[in-house]
This record gives sequence, structure tokens and C-alpha cells, in this order.
Amino acid sequence: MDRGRSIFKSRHAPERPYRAVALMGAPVESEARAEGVNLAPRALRTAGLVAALETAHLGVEDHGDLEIAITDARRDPATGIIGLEQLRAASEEIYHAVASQLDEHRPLLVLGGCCSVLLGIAAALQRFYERFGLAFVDGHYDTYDPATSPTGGALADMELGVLTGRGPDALARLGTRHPLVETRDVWVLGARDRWEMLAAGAPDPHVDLADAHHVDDSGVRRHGPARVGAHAARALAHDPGRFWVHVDLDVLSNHAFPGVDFPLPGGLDWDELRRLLVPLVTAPGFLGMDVTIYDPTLDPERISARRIVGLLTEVLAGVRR
Ligand SMILES: [Mn+2]
Repeated sequence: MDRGRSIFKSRHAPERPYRAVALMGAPVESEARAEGVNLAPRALRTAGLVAALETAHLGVEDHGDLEIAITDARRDPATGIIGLEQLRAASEEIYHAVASQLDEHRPLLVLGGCCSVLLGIAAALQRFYERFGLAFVDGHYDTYDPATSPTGGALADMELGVLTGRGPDALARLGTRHPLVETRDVWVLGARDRWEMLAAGAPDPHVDLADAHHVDDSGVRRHGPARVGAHAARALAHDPGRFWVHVDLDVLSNHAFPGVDFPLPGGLDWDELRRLLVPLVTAPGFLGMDVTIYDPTLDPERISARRIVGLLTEVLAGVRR
């Protein structure tokens, strides 16, 4: 990536290109646990998210939390996916809520929940845009198939596969077109489980996502998170021109963000994640972001909750250091 330094020349996106954000919670928990990542929106609000954003001079249009729940822990016999019908219904709810709040002048922040929130979000983006980009910031590729899913069928292991066209029709055809997102419009930033997937007999994500753009966690660190974020932002702002940012917090190292279900070596620290995200969030064409996989039951002192609030505030306020 060092060749052609000129590609990193910035258009100098304004430090804060907008004054307000819209906020909604989407408490989907695709393992169908009664208490897990579905508790995140409430915990982040309790940790002071809205006040922190307002203190950073960002107005908050708070649309509350969607009343969605995945309670059916059975695997759908045909697809092997846990709670398939409830997931489909929850994704429809997310689709309608996101579609009604998309605004190019005021980004949307969606609090997950697990990574399944992306299906409804992508369907909503598809309604308005012929094509849209996806900066997929995640410790995992999330392209398992149901047979190799380490959770035994949770959609959060598979959603990028479904988004790019390899899932059951009930989910993969939520939008107006198939696939929900074109693989070439996806930037996979920070993933680090390719070898775990291959060892588990799962499909090779570099084959499934051959047309996507890839910078794994060591690549992000080697090239510098701010440069990688700026490069991806510029590419996405140029083509397809509008884009969404997905942040699965398991892109952080297990040291920075303890208490995840599936520990993996490697990963970013909080400051690296902030520097990766700021150029994306302040770029032209940024429409919104989701933040997923925070499980308050694994964070009794709410240490991670306060860090997430700090991260989201600094990123959305465009804080550069
Ligand atoms: Mn994920």
C-alpha cells in the first residue's frame, strides 16, 4: 500500500461534517439467549451515551430501541439457522426503522445487538441506492455456513455470507435485489479468523469474498489505522459514493475488550480502532454505522460500556489525535 503515496492525499474532510446524529437500538441476539448482546442498547444508554454525544456538541435524535427479540433457540431444519423466522421478522423491523431515518446530512447510529442487524440495514440502504459500500470492521469474516458455524447456527457467524448472496432466501432476499450488497463494494477491515475458519472446515473467506477489499488486523497495524481508514474512506466515497460502517467490537483484542465468547489472538486496541474509524465517519458519503456484540453480562463493572461510549463520541465528533 506504500506505492503511490498520493492516493492517501486527503480531500480534507471537515472535522465534523454534521451537527446531529440519529440513534436507535436494535437488540437482536441471534443465539436466542435471554440475556446477552440484546442488553447492549440499554446498557450503553445507562452508561451515558446520549449525554456524551451532546457534550461533544452533537445533537441526538433518539428513536429509542426497537421491540424485537429472538427467543426461539431451535435451528430451522431446512437452513440450520437459529430462530430463522424471528430473525426474518426482526430484520423487517430494522429495515423499516432504518429506511425511515436514513438522511445524507445526519448519520444514523444503530446499537446492536449482534451482527445480524446488518441484514435489515442493508435492505434499507438498497431501497435508496443502486449500490452502496460497506466498511466491515470485524474481528471475524462472518462467512461461516450453518454446518461449520461455531455457535451451532447463530446468524452472527454468517451474516456477511448472507449479505453477499450465500444465505437462505428468507434472509438473503430481504431487499429489492440479490445479493444485498455487492462483494466488490465491501471493505473487510481487521478480520483475523481465516485460519480458524479453515481449521474448522469452513469455506475460505478469501475465496467467498475474493472480490472484496481486505486489510486484516496486522495489515491495519502495519500500514497505520488512520491511513487504512482514509484509504478505504476515499475509495468508498468515490465508488459507490455512499457507504455504511459496521463495527463489531470483537475487532478489538481480547485484552482491550475482554469477555467475548470466542477469544482470538491479535486484534486492535481502542486507539487503533478510533484512528481507523474517524476517516470513515468523517468522509463524504458516510450514511451511518452500527456497533455490535457488546454483552453487558460479561462487563459487570461497565468498564467496556464506558469505553464504547467514549469511542462512539470521539469517532462521531471526528476527534483526531
Ligand atoms: Mn461479527
